Amino acid sequence: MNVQNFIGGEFVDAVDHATLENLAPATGQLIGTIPRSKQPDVYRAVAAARVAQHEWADLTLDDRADWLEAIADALESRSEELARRESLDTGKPFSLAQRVDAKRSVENFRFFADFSREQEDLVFEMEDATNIVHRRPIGIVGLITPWNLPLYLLSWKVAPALLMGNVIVAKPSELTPLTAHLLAEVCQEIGLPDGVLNIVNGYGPEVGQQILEHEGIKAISFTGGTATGRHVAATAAPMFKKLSLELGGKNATIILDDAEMNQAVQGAIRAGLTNSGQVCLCGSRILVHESIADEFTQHLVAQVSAMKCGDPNHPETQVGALINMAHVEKVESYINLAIQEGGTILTGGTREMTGPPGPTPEGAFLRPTLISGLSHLSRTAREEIFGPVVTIHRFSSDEEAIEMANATDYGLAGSIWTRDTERGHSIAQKIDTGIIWINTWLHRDLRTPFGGVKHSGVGREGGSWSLGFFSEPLNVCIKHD
Ligand code: TXE
Repeated sequence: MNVQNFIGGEFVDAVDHATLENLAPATGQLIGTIPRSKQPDVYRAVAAARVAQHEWADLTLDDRADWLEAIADALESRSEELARRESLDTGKPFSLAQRVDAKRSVENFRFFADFSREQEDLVFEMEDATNIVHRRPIGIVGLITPWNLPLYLLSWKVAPALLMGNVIVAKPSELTPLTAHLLAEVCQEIGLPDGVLNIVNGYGPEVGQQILEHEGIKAISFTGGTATGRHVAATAAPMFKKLSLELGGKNATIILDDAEMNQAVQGAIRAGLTNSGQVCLCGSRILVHESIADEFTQHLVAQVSAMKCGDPNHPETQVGALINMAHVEKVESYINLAIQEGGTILTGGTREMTGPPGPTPEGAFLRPTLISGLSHLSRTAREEIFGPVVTIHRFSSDEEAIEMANATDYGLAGSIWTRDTERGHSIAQKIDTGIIWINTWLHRDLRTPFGGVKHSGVGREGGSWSLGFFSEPLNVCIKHD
């Protein structure tokens, strides 16, 4: 399955025909090649976007919402193939790709189409004048996305960017190009005007960097690691490009002493280990009240030890492969660090598969791992691992739980488990983060703001925050006669 760039409505190779290999995480086998694009490819994409830009901007909001619905319908008709490709590219269980990635990719387009139809003009009346705020397109926007939720996160940006009248140069992760290619196939099939959506593939520092540097690209919406996000900002900010940065996380799952035990155990597992912990919203630190910590930990270890880790295509698999062997080694380095820092491995930390046998032992498999006995100030508990590794810490009061939850450089999400939602809500408001779920996790209303503080990023996307980011407000003040 060779991937090509999608520029001006056509599938093309890189100008110099250079390619990269795309490997399947679960088997280590070659899926196909992708273009190793560089500056000439970005210039071609920007040129194609420029041709499309004004006609697309001149459409009405309703016309563009109709296009989003057409994309949603076409994607939905291929949702099984979408999930199959996403599972192959990322190593995640096919069942998870169906339930989460494919479903949400379609929903992102449908949501923004529907949401736009509820929008009113922004008008502010004065005694002697009327102010009308027009949300105008930015122009050509650059979208750069990571490998963990490839089309889920790309579509989250493409939908509002198109809706607000912009044209796009997008770069998916070089590790997971397949579903961006599927989106391009769908857009070509339904006849989306050429040049409205352009996708270039390749290494971040090569083709991604060119997107950051191109004068014609006026905004960057980036999702990825904090280190890369810092580089994105350093490159794009001096060019006065609009920036939205969704970066890393080290989120706390806080189990209060009055939590319903089974609900809290299931919630902590889902929050900590979904997608093998490769979700920036994952609850990678569990803070549990000391009075229930022994019982909670016992249930947690028993259930995590029994999780089936293996072939992503098998319906019983709960834990698939990580994105690649390099990432397995990075995660293992943190497990070794945890031991050096005095932690105890309660379960996991090894590579064997315990579920249906994977296609080959070369797969990037790592068992879900629970670690206790670490200070919440240890490196293991403060740095983003982005794998199936969760640390467990005890607290004795709500105040201590808040202090521990805030003791990292990140601030993206978190969850609180309690029978007293008032108490949970009060604690939530004292945690420096972007989203807190109470007695649930990853329960998403797409109208709400998504994003973080501190090293988790800058800005919010979602609902009107997306419409705001992907447009430039023009205020026209008309004096009454
Ligand atoms: O990120 P990278 P990854 C974070 C998650 C984790 C990381 C994993 O916390 O840290 O993303 O994704 C491109 N110029 N989030 O490893 O390396 C690169 O090619 C321009 C948070 O992919 O930062 C890829 O397309 N581009 C998020 C993209 O940047 C460059 C949810 C991300 O790559 C580049 C999901 C450069 N110099 C993951 N270098 C959230 N907060 O929602 C790399 N890239």
